[in-house]
Amino acid sequence: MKQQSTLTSVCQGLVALILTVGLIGGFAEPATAQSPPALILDASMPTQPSVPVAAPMGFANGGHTITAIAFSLDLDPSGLAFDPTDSDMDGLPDSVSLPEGEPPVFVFDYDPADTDGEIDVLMADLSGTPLPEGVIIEFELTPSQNGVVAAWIDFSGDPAPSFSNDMGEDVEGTASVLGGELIFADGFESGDTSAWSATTAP
Ligand SMILES: [Ca+2]
Ligand SMILES: [Ca+2]
Ligand SMILES: [Ca+2]
Repeated sequence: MKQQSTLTSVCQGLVALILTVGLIGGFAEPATAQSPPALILDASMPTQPSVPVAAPMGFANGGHTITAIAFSLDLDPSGLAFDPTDSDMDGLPDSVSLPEGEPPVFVFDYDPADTDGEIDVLMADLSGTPLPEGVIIEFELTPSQNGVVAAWIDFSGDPAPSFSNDMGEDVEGTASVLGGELIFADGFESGDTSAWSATTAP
């Protein structure tokens, strides 16, 4: 009996320790965190030559306080053209829209010479306010072939998509392209392209 009660108190001590570690961990990672933050580019739209098509990018924070997102998109110009024209002179190509509004820090760069990542995007709120979820950016692209948008666009691995929280820490996340033969949805460490792997879409 005594042995059993000693065992019981050891168990209780372990439970208390685990709870304490969990609580301490909670300061670095909000207790509400449930899943990795995710970027999802919907590139499932069918294409016809010269008919502009939209590719919206969705963001879900997974319960994390994400205050900065950076990603690069790799276009294949043999099938999709990006038009950088800024006819209304607001500093952003007219083919890009921000349905959730422009974040306090927003950097958009299009460089056709950067062939493995023509489009670079940085969104951040340095005040610590979390970035909104939803469709955070949408691209209008001009196809030159019949097919699916995803055949000519993908997240670049250089740099890989990254997320940071209000403590300035990297948060491991996912980035996926819907509609392609390949989905990059495995967890990766921010900036660690070696952790990426391709899986065939269902
Ligand atoms: Ca514009
Ligand atoms: Ca490219
Ligand atoms: Ca780039």
